[in-house]
Amino acid sequence: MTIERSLVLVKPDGFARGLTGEVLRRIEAKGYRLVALQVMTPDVESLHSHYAEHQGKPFFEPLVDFMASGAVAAAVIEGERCIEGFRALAGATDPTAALPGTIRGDLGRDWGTPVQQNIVHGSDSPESAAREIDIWFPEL
Ligand code: D4T
Repeated sequence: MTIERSLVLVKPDGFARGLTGEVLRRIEAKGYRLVALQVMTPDVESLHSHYAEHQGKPFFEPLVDFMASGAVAAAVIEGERCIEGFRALAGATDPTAALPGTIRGDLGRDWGTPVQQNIVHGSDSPESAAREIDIWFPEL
């Protein structure tokens, strides 16, 4: 089995609510290893690269504005199948529909904002993980 890496972001809503520790606790309790961890305020250029697949969609500009609105905690995690595993820990994109037991289901809700504020991001494939780790942690 190949050991994977995934890019995890505690988004500005999660960071501002003081949920970074809880997210990292769940990652570590699951058994994944933290490879890199940094608090930063994302720049718009990096966010355009990160969310390139969503360019042109109605939520793209609100999404970039939201993600640039404050500090995030960015992490690289490592472990067998951690890409799929973290997506399962995070839960569905819509925090109202996300199942209890997941990060978004337990800690998130709809705030009536133009873009879903759903606490965390996790890479969705090995290709996305490699691309995203290069954006957020070019030194790795
Ligand atoms: P991220 O990428 O942030 O981990 O979230 P997901 O993988 O779960 O969801 P995504 O890439 O499809 O969407 C990115 C980001 O945009 C918000 N969003 C998405 C939204 O507000 N409305 C929408 O209809 C969609 C599809 C939520 C997450």
